[in-house]
Amino acid sequence: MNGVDQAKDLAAQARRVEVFTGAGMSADSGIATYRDAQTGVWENVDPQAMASIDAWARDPEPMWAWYLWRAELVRRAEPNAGHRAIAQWTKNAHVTVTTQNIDDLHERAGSEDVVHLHGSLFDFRCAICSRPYKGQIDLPSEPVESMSPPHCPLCDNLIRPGVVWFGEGLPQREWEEAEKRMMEADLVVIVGTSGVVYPAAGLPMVAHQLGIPIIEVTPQRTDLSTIASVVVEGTAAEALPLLVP
Ligand code: BV8
Ligand code: ZN
Repeated sequence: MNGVDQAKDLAAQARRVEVFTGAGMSADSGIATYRDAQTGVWENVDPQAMASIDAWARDPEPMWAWYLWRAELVRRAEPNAGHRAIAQWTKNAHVTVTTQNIDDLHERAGSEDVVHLHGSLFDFRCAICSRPYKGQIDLPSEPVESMSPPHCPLCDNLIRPGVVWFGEGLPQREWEEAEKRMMEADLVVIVGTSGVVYPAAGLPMVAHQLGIPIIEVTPQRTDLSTIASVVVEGTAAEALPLLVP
């Protein structure tokens, strides 16, 4: 696997590691990525249509069913060797994880310091007053066309998924924390992102401009490969266990 030896040297010296992950991190757990057209979770939907505030305003019930089905698929999945390697790394260095993913696989692998830039499939809030919703939500055992979201106990409006849709701003606290991590790390490891969606994809540039070394773990080159000090051409589950000291 190209790049492994150089990456291992960088990893062995690092004391403050920021791991920046995308959908490819969870691919080895069987969770479809966004842009693998033949399997992508967007296969039958147009992302801008299905993951946008307008789509919710227009017809929330199919969206609600789609998000609960995705949550059920994650619930059935297991963290992979890549998630576990990142969690193990905390034995040798201070490791933080900033993810674009809305699954909980980093946490289930044991990573404790995870920031979600685009929210979580397991967070829910009122679409109008934003009050977090803690009521019981039953996940479907098979995909269904549409489901009715519950109503907010405070204002009676619809409960929505706690994720960031296209055209929505990212959560301020998480964004600022992610920027801080990119500035304070002595190594950044990018895993499994095509680097297409902004502003998240702009974060590794913060580290690059400060001269912080960047390792990218990816089976194929991406928009971020040009700023990587080394590209390890492999999957998260096969490459990360080789890198982690
Ligand atoms: C914002 C949560 C402004 C929801 C996601 C036109 C209209 C509206 C907006 C825009 C527009 N043009 C541009 C924009 C901005 C837009 C954007 O960037 N669009 C893109 C498509 C051009 N961004 C936004 O809208 C953001 N908000 O700009 O707001 C604003 C500011 C203030 C106030 C109001 C508004 C919000 C973006 C967040 C959208 N939500 N997810 C949900 O999931 O349902 S995005 C979603 O896709 C993910 O969260 C992730 O961030 C993103 C990118 O996906 P990746 O993680 O990179 O995955 P991908 O499939 O692309 O790539 C996988 C990679 O893994 C590949 O490289 C592959 O090779 C690799 N891989 C495969 N297998 C493996 C592997 N790697 C390792 N191991 C393997 N086994
Ligand atoms: Zn409400």
